[in-house]
Amino acid sequence: MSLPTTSDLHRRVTELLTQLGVDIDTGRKAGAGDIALRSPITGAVLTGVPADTPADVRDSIGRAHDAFRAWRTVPAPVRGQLVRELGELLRTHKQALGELVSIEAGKIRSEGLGEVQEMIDICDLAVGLSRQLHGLTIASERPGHRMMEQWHPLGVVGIISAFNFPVAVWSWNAALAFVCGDAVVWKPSDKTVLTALACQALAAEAARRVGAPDQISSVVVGGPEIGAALVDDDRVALISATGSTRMGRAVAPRVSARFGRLLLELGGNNAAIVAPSADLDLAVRGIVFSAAGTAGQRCTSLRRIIVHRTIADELVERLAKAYRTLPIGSPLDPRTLVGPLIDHAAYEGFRAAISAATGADGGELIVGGGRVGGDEHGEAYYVEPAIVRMRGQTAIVRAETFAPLLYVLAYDDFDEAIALHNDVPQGLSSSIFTTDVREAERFMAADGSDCGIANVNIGPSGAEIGGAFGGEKETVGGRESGSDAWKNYMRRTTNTVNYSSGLPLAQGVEFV
Ligand code: UN1
Repeated sequence: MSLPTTSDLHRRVTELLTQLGVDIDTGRKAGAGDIALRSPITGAVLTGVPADTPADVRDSIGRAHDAFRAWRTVPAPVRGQLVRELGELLRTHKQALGELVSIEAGKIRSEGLGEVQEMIDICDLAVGLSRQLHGLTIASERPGHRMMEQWHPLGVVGIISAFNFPVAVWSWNAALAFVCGDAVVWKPSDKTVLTALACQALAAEAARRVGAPDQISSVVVGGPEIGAALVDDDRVALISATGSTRMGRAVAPRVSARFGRLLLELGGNNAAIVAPSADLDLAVRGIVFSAAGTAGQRCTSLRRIIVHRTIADELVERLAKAYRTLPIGSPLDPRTLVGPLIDHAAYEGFRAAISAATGADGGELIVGGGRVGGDEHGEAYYVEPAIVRMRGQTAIVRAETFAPLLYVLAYDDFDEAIALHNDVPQGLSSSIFTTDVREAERFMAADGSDCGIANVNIGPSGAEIGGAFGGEKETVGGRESGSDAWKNYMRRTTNTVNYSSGLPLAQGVEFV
């Protein structure tokens, strides 16, 4: 496996940031008070970026709040022009931003570009929405009265995002928030600050072009204390946070304690049921993309297969064969399909889960699990995606391991498959491979999959932006991106208008 050198990456990052309009000193050494930014491609530090302080965060929130007060009175279709410009800038800079995502998050080129395409798509959706923020008209029980709903801008939206979708998740929130009349303050993962600064530069340019308040969008960088300053500030009307269940458990009580609004998208433990009637060629392709793609580091990655016992051996054999030929290596090499894990902790999690599954839990390692190149690549962690065949759904299978580790469980009847499917704490995404319409419909019915996303004949990952994205149970009930997710970013008022000269009271109440 041949990797670029850290100095090549550093040179390229400097060029890309210049192209994207980011004005930072990439020659800066990561000193005290700085965030050290690494590329998982080589594991070495590329540059240091100064961290913000909690006081800086409060200043950003104050300025965002002022921007919101101006922005909320701009007509929504005019606000849409900001997002239209942002979408145009993303089209222009798709290659550069996609490559920066690959360098900073370790995604293969086509997935880095795909992530930017996801941003362009949500911008298109948001521009259309800017003319469709509709409320209802409701029949009043009183004569000469009319009831209606209006949707108004909400306020400052605090966005907390994870390393694995370093730009798209911001855009899901920001594009909707902007058309809804809100301002955003974004705390990206401290592993992916450069891509965040690039998005911020594009948003600032879009704002300049349309004359929107320039503090409509800002980025704050740092560790958990920076997130805490955002979470605790009661000028932040909505906290939209994506990440681990552990992070959500820290954030949710603090926001709730001040009665702030929450939109959470936490861990997943996504499964695919493979039924006897499944088209196995299609199932194998869908499974390999969802389980090994993005090195298993999507919240929607496939982590469990629940396969009918009569086809389990054949499926496992075909998957193992496909896994053995997966090209693993630098995500910048166009032949690569599996790039690196984000860092050492991710590697440790992968190894520990395989040990637990194959040790006391009695699972059988079918393929993968090794570190490519051993210790030769220092702090860069390339692993062979692994498949472990389990005898039961043990504690390790029920936990989310953020790595390319796929557990296989067998079932005998369909009710058992659904029960196994739902017997995990998380509820993000799910899928079934079947050509039996009864099974497909049952899987999507009220007593089928308990997840926010339930797919038929595709894997659980790779959702389009048009649908509402999110889950249930420990994933928590937030919905982002398409459908009516925009309602998260607005406040609803119900108006009753009396155009008569009488004053009838509701529910027939008599009073003077
Ligand atoms: C995430 O991993 O946090 O459905 C988001 C998908 C992508 C989004 C994943 N569209 O896999």
